Amino acid sequence: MISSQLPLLAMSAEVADALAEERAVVALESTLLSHGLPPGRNLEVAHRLERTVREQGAIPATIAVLDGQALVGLSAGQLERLCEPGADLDKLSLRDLGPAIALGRSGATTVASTSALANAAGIKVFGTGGLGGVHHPLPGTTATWDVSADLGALERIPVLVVCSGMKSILDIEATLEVLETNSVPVLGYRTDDFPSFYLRSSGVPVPRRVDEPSQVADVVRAHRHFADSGVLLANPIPAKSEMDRELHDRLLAEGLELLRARDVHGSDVTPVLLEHFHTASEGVSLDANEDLVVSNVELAARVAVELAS
Ligand code: PSU
Ligand code: MN
Repeated sequence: MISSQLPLLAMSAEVADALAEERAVVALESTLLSHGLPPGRNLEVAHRLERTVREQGAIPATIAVLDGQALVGLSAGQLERLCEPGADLDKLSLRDLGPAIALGRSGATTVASTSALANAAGIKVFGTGGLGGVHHPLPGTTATWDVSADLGALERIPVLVVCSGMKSILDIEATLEVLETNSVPVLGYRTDDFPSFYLRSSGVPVPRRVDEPSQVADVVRAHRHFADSGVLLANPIPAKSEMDRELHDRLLAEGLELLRARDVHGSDVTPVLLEHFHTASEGVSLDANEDLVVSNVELAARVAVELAS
């Protein structure tokens, strides 16, 4: 058995100091870097995200597991290791954290596991790209058991997650239903439509609209009086970066066919689909992905600063 004396979670000095002084800190995840972006580009994006958080007056805390240790706030060398070609990192959801740490593995954290580690460290705000959700039922069935652990994490972990909605292959209405069941407030930032990652609108109305970071902070504070669930802030991709809908729909149809042909399931679905988009669009979706994450992280930092004031 692992002794509870072992430092299972290591915070960088900068993040620890900022939290001790109750300054604004924003958690950043690592799966979008290691499994969502190609090597080289991922390190550039990692640096840009951290810079974006700092420009808003908050401290970035990128989260990952290296050699069995959960890290909150990475050194330059650790960030490089995470983004290396052939880094061969596991994609760690929340259920994978215990095994990875106990067995000395290295891996990148998803929305679910990043939220859990952020909360364990005392970080309240987290910026990412897209959220996992409820899949459509397979042909011939009426229900699916493929529901992302990201939704369960939002139910139990009191962190604000800023994202651009979820992948368009998901059942967005079903995902919003699960979030309602889990008592997770869902806010649209300056939009009445729930966004769908590469596109600004999914055609599904957002449960509630907010227009200022201070309103988001007020909602988080008020929600805390009644529930320990997370809060979801959906921020549409910047208009200038939105993908052409026709191109998007074509790549999505191709991608779904590819998943079927290669018999891809579970946690490999998102990385394979994103890679198809990135190569088939000749980088258009890469730019879109980067821009939406930067925009979310910037908004997360602005809300974190409001919450700290
Ligand atoms: N945002 C991105 N790229 C990503 C993800 C988010 O721009 O790759 C990751 C997150 O880590 C999220 C995961 O938790 O996709 C969802 O994976 P799944 O569909 O397997 O639940
Ligand atoms: Mn799944």
